[in-house]
Amino acid sequence: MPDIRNIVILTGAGISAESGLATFRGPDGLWEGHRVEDVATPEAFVRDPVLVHRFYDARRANLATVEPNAAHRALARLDAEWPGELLIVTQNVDDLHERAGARRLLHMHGELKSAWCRACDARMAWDGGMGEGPACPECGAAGRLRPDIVWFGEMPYGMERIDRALMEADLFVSIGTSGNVYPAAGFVQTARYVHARTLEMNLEPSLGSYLFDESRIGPAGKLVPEWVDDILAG
Ligand code: BJW
Repeated sequence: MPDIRNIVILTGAGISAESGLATFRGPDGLWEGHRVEDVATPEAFVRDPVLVHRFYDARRANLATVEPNAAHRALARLDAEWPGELLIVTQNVDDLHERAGARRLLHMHGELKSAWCRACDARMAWDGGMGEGPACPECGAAGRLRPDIVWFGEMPYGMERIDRALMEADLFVSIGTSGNVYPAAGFVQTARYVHARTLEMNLEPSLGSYLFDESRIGPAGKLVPEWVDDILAG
């Protein structure tokens, strides 16, 4: 594809759906009757930490049962072979992009397999459950460890790096995200502002679909490998 050197890709829950991970806002998007907005907030954690730990413990355990799909693998191939700048910004807290081999990757909403101690500010790899709230292995503080996840009202990670990449982008691609959650839902507007081309791939048009130059409607596991083949063929 001529004139394209710098690519920013935004992924959401839809890219992991074909691996067997539930999306947030689909018909199966509830967890024990709770909306994500009710468990993914700092207030919910203060109110009922055990409930919030249960939500993330179940999802962390479920990660061991799923594998990256064709869309994750295609993006990892693009990452390995694309000669220009590339940044895969994922809203997902699963580890399927990295397990597929992606390297130029940023988890803007945190990671299931990371824990954060609010007492000593340490972040550490975390594989098991958090149950009733374990003591911090670094400082020993009790009840101060939380999933290293960006909840509503908290600042997403890597915003400066993301903004820089968007300002330099020639192409912005959004995959499998409904466009409900900001700031990610606004990236397409930044990309348009710098006259980057914009493409979305989704099972159905997202909320901001009208902002994209092109929308491809279908499953990511089919659309993403086709698009990666095309863009690498030039
Ligand atoms: C497929 C498919 C297949 C299915 N193939 N596709 C009022 C107005 C504007 C903003 C705000 C407002 N009030 C509050 C805010 C801000 C707030 C916000 O956006 N709220 C909205 C509800 C309105 N945002 C925040 O608080 C954020 N922080 C913030 O704004 O800080 C201030 C600031 C930032 C920057 C600059 C300046 C100031 C933090 C947001 C944190 C979001 N956290 C969550 C949960 C934690 C992670 C976790 O537990 O996993 O992140 S919420 C949840 O939604 C999760 C996701 O990452 C995120 C996005 O969801 P996603 O990925 O789009 O999933 P779905 O389910 O919605 O959609 C899936 C899509 O896939 C669908 O479209 C399907 O069709 C598609 N699909 N199968 C292709 N096979």
